[in-house]
Amino acid sequence: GGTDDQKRRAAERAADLVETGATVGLGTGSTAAFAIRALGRAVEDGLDIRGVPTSFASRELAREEGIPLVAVDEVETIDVAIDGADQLDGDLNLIKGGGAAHAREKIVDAMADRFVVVADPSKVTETLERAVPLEVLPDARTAAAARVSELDGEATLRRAERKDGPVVTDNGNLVLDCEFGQISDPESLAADLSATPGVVEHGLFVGLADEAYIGTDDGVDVQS
Ligand code: DER
Repeated sequence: GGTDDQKRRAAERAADLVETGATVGLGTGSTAAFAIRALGRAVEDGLDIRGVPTSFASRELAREEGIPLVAVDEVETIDVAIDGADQLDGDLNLIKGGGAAHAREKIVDAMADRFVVVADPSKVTETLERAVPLEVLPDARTAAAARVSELDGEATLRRAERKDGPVVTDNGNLVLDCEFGQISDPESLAADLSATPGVVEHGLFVGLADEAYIGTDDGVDVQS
């Protein structure tokens, strides 16, 4: 992956966009964490915002940073969402879900009037080709994996590192990481995955991002 400096540059540039009075979607992952910390400093300096966390982790960090929080079901609109990505292509289609938070992330990111992706150059690709995370109801993991195979993919149950057994999401579900190779038509694959019984949410974010801030060693490249 990229360097912390690259991530920080992208995230702080995105945080600078946030105006007082805004409701801000707070993304999940190490890059979005830099934006949450920057917003925390701005709140300390008097910025009046409300944060909408996209995961237990982002809520915990936002609370530590003193950002006033509101739950996603308490807001009608979100002005701007700042979130990371595991991969993004030239059309701003994303693969997300490295942190297994993509179900709530997609709710918040899709609600936002402006969804800004923050990333380092290692995330940028011509064609999406990383594994696509699926959040699945535990009982559906076998059926969903079988459907992924029919779609010429290969599903792997995401194992936890610091606990025995699989990763369990904030919503109590399991994650299948699904390899499809080069994904030349993300929209079509996204539709197939959404139609798969037991799939709560997949990590293809098609047509949702409004712009991407890519932190480099000497600045920020903006893609829109
Ligand atoms: O889990 C997620 O969707 C995260 O946003 C992930 O895609 C990016 O995490 P990173 O900024 O730590 O690489």
